[in-house]
Amino acid sequence: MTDYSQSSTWTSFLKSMSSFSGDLSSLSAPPFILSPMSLSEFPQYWGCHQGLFLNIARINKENYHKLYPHAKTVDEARMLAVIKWFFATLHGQYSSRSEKGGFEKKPLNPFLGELFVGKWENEKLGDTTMLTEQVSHHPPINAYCLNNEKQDITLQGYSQIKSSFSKTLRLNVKQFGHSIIETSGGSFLVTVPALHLEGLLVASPHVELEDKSYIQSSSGLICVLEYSGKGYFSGQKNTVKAKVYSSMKSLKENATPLYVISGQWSGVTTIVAGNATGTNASKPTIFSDVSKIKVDPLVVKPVEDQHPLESRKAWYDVAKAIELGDMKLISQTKSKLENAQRQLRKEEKENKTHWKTRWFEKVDYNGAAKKNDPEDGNPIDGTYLSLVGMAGLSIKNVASGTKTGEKEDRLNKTADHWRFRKDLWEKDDEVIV
Ligand code: HCR
Repeated sequence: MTDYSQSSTWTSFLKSMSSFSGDLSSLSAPPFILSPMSLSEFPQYWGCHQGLFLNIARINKENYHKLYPHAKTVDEARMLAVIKWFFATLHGQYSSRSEKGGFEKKPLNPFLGELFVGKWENEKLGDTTMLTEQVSHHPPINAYCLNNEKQDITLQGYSQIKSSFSKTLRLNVKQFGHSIIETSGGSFLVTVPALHLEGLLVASPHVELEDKSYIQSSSGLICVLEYSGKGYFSGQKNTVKAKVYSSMKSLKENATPLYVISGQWSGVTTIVAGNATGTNASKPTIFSDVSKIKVDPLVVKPVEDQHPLESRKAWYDVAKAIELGDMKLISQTKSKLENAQRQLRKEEKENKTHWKTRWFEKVDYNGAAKKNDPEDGNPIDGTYLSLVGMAGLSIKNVASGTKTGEKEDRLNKTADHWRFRKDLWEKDDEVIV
């Protein structure tokens, strides 16, 4: 593998990073660290382990004991299925690109209205479609929805990041947004963890997750996931400890968890069940081994059949220039796209119009109960409010997983979240999956 760390372009890039503040997308980087993939493609990591994703909906009273012998109830089995799927998505989202000698690259920054659509085909279990849309440019926000009609499962959510460089040249990233899974057997709120990029000094960035994230089930069960990495003296990279409690109340009361799953989210984890840390705890057994789980590639239409707003069509020339490593061509092709965007914004301003999102709508959850009018095209969904309430998490626009009453929650006022409008997608005859 080429060592770029001593190259003059990298050292001057490091210098520009040390004094950088603001939107990461405006930071110009050397070609070898640029990815030809837009950030709008990232939601595919939620679905690229189709078996695990669809299992969440397929678990029922008849099969749950066979699939999860530890589970005492079907709800516990469903929660374990969500955790297993979540570990696989963590691997996809945060470590798959930097494995086997690879490293994290700077993805393309999606333009307002950018779309990325595709599907996972499965004759037996039915197709899962995925739609993503860049719903805001400043700040950048990407909304997504994955749906499998046959298994009656939907995952929707949105993602926004805020990043800053520390003095030691570590890129710290806070995530905003969440995912909601809905099935006929129950729903789940999934918050997303904070992270940082290590290895910038040696030109080999990779992600390490930090702090906590939550999975709240409509059954009341809650899972708290704690992340840590390799320290100077001890610790292992990508470490996770997931504790499942019967409710937020028992978590707060420091009750013994029902299950403790620990290990590496990018590798092997083990589970201890049955009053997990108590005297009658079971012996640890393998819970999941991410390296053995098959990745199902998303099927995306050829570029020539895509709508002009679809990501791979819109970024085609830039992606080719990145693959060639041609800095001049990268800058020319990128400027062409960015200037066209600037022109659009200018025209909107002149005409006093604004960009209308296609399939997603911003919903204001402040005073939600009052506004819940079913006559409205987009009634406020009770699912989110009920799950966020059970978990004691803030409904405001704060870092994902912030608790109610924490400083950020007290200081922030807005509670706007992006939600999928199935009716708008069904009416759309311009974009096909
Ligand atoms: C931090 C990151 C962009 C954001 C990516 C996010 C947080 C996006 C939402 C996904 O659901 C999860 C996700 C996974 C990625 O791991 C994370 C990216 C990793 C690197 C990238 C940086 C912007 C790259 C910066 C590159 C340097 C050289 C400045």
